[in-house]
Amino acid sequence: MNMTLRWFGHLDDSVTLKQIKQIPKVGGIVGTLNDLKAGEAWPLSRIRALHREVTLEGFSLEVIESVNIHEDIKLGLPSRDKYIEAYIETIRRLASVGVKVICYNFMPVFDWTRSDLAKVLPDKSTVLAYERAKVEAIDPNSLLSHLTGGAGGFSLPGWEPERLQEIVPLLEAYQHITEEQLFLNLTYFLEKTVPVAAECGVKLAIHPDDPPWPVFGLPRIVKNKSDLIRIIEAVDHPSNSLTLCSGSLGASLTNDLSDIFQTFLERDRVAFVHLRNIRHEPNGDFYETAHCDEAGSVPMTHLIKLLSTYNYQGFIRPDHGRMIWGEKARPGYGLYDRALGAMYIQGQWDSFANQREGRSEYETSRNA
Ligand code: DNO
Ligand code: MN
Repeated sequence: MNMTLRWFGHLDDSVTLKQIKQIPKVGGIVGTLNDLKAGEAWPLSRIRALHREVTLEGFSLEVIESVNIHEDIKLGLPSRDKYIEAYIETIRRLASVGVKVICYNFMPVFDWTRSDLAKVLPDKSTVLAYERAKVEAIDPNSLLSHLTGGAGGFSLPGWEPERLQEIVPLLEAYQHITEEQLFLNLTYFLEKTVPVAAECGVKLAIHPDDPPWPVFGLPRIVKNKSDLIRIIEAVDHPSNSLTLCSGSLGASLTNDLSDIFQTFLERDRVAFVHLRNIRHEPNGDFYETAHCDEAGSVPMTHLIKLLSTYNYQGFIRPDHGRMIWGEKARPGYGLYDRALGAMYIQGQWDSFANQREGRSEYETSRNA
């Protein structure tokens, strides 16, 4: 496996490449051009500059997260073709600097949904949390008036006022889109893009919905094992691949993470893995935790063992971490806890690799 860390670029990330370089075993950066709007073809000059910046620090740039999908593609509007053309151009340009995996999601309107970006845990670390009642109290029919500050209106993280103007008509447009239609629109997108990705040696890796159930009445189609099977079979090619995210899929108690990881590793359709842990509360809330087994309900060690057993050769990154030691950073993307996560994952990985190859830990350290 290739251990990576997500980095949002020097303008958008308080964490520096030099800091990441001090985390043992992190060999690759998961990069992005965060300021570009969905639907734009990424300029080659920007891609090259990012590549140069990352490789100069001694990292590879083989994974991009995310190249966002324009809403017209998800809505299946006639204008989707021009946005798909731009996406195809971006795939080709990324491939030209050696990118191998493009992670994306197909969630309408909103990316991940949380109701608290800084829930305080007993040890005073803070984490992202989802309070079910708070989110469900927002009736989809009144979401528009909530967003525009109508009766009882309030705001959740990520609903920036400057996005409101575009969000309101979008929410209206989605009122006519069923899950079936959204799936057909994803298939249309994949039919056009996967052949190009295949030709360029790139894997498109869809990220699961977060949380994996419909939120605010919007359709969601990347929630569970059967959704994932349907997606990979819609265009049956290794370039139509998956990002398995333990925290996103694990938020639903009906998802059997062990079975999901095994199923898609077996079928060789896992290009990227996000590992993070979450804890469920009896009332349906969940919050993110440290990466180790005891901290939450995700069987982290078991998942790492599965990846090792299948001799997983793709990319892994520790996903969202807690905010600890007074760090101020993008919610979920501080340096410290993700570094701890990377080391936890790497430690487990090394130990399983030793077992698999019949080496003792003593031999490994002597050979180092
Ligand atoms: C949550 C994160 C997501 C993810 C994007 C991918 O689990 O990994 O923010 O990066 O949804 O497009
Ligand atoms: Mn994730």
